Amino acid sequence: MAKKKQDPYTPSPADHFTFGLWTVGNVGRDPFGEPTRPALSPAETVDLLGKAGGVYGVNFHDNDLVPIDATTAESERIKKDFRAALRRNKIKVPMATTNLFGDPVFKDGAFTSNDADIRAYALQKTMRAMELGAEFGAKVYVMWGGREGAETDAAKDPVLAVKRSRDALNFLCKFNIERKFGYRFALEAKPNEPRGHIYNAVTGSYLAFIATLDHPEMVGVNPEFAHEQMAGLNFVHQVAAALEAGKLFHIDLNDQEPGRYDQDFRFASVNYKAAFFLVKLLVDYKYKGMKHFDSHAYRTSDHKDVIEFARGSMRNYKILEAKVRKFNNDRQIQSLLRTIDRQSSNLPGGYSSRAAKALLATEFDRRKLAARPLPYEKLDQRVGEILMGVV
Ligand code: GCO
Ligand code: MN
Ligand code: MN
Repeated sequence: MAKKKQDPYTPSPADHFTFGLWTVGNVGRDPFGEPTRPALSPAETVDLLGKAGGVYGVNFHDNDLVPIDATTAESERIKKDFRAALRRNKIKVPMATTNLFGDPVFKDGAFTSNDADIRAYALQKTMRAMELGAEFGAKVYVMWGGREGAETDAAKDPVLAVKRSRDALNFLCKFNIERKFGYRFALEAKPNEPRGHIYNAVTGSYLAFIATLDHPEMVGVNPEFAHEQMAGLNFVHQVAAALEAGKLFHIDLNDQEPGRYDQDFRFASVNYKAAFFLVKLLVDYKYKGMKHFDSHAYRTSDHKDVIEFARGSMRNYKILEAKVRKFNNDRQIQSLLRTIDRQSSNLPGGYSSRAAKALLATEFDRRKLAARPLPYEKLDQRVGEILMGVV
């Protein structure tokens, strides 16, 4: 009997799809309303991901796993249950991070707080969270400065904020080396929310900042679709800049309508075309890191529908991967791309006085060059037809 053909969009751990305890465990609270779903324990959240199927990993903030006020005994019990759930569902912990935004102590930021004791506490909390992540084998450490910002620039010196962020990171990199955790830090930008303004608002700011650190090789970025979209940027271009710099250590996939609050929608549920070009970028440049769905189900969903949300996130990625293959193998598209990519012996490979002289002496027919065709309408229409499923 013929074997039942497996659905080609079924995810597997080899896809490196990950979720957060805080994403699938999101209870549906918003600024206007109370939770709509009962809270799950960390172990129950892992079981839910096990039910979704094909998930590689689950990530956490320190307090997603161990509540901020937990006793040692409580903490040990939670960790034991969580470890057992990871084992029975064959799910790993590739990334860890610190909650430096939830507790009122961080209401004016953590590493950039005006209060030196709060800055010290933020460092200590991060060191402990690094220890916790390491216990579960995490190798990427995300830093998202949710409260590192201001509503009024009267309150904080934004230059000092950059310096304080640098001091904190330099300290934590040295701690990472001394304790041999082997973490790679991934910095996550966001322009606003929960603060009126957040420092290092976009991924590009972090790329510039990393070069000023004591250990730039240990630090990269974790761009998030929704965050760059909130800043009105082209996410694909931000990720491309990170990739080209060798700094794409992690990625947060979700979706977002432009000009709205931080929606954290299911990946590729809003902007199919941008999501397609993103997947194409990751496929073409062989991104090997984790693909983390930093999103949550609609507030209207129950737990059964949260599983559908998790499956849908992974499925959308797999569907877009298939579309990328289609794009890369499409004869019409490939022949269009070949005509567009014009080579020339006039363009010097690198600088030499001879090359400079030769180029200065070259005659170009500007009008002729301008008249060369660029059939981008045709090209884009073909991409659209692939995406809409008619070819
Ligand atoms: C957000 C952020 C967070 C971070 C997470 C990791 O939704 O504003 O993306 O979800 O990614 O806290 O530190
Ligand atoms: Mn977000
Ligand atoms: Mn994120």
